[in-house]
Amino acid sequence: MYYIGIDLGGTNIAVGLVDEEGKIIKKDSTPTRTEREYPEIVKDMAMLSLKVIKDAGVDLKDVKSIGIGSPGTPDEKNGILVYANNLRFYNVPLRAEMQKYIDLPVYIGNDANVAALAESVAGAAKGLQNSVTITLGTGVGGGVVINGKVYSGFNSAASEPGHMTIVVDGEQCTCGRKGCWEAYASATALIRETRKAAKEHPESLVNKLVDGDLSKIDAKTAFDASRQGDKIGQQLVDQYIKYLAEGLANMVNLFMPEVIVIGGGVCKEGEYLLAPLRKMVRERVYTQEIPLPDIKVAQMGNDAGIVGAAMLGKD
Ligand code: BMX
Ligand code: ZN
Repeated sequence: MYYIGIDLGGTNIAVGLVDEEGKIIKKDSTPTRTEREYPEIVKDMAMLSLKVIKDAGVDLKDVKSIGIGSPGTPDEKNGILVYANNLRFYNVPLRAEMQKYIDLPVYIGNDANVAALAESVAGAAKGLQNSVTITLGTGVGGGVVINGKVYSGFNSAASEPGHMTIVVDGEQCTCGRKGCWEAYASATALIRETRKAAKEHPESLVNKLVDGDLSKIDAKTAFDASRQGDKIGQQLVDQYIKYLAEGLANMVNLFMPEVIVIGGGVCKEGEYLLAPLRKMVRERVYTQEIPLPDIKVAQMGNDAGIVGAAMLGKD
């Protein structure tokens, strides 16, 4: 059997036809254009799904289900996306709307939860019963796999580690609280800190790398400057990894997964990020006397959303 996986993001809708092993047979994407009303967006999702199935030369009756991964809070039971502020989706009946076009079971899940499922089925945590996947992007997303299943609480809203406090009364978070991990360890937070440092230290390499245009600063800028030996770049990266490690140590203390998988744009820094991160996490975990989880880079890349969403329909 085959499964449709849909990665519903703020920028693009990516749809893939996935086989039993989590391999993508065919995929396609289209801009989300979030300024539109949800019925139009869902119609695009359905039409693209039918196109991908047709392009793959697969019969609709060989497709078992459709899975949708999206940032925000899904009501998995009723197939409703309760809240996704960057899509301006509030209580959107995703399942019912999709089934107007395709008569298949429709499952929905949080983007980081499905990324965790994808890493666990076919990626960096393949074959492991217990893993945690953290995505470092616009926000900090998290998915916890326990005994092979993604844990999402009684109301499917659980596993939002981005919103655990690491600094009391710290930076303002988009969720309304202050000092959330996401406000320090997301790509957005790193960009904010890099801009601040660039303003304070106009002579630094951080400024030169963007020709003095602070709007060009992205999550790579501080890492690039640091790799070239720039002091400000190094300070930014050290500080960022420290905050990342604080939250990861909390995750280790709570779940003791066999592996922690780091995904999202920032994970592209690879060992330059992971080597100091492993050390800092180890120092912060409550005991060093036991075997501790390894920290690995995600393997599914941009396909994690599609594959994980597709796997929501697998028994
Ligand atoms: C936010 C939250 C999470 C999401 C995480 C990563 C919303 C809309 N999002 O913490 O549900 O998993 O961001 O999202 O409430 P991304 O946009 O960085 O992929
Ligand atoms: Zn928050």
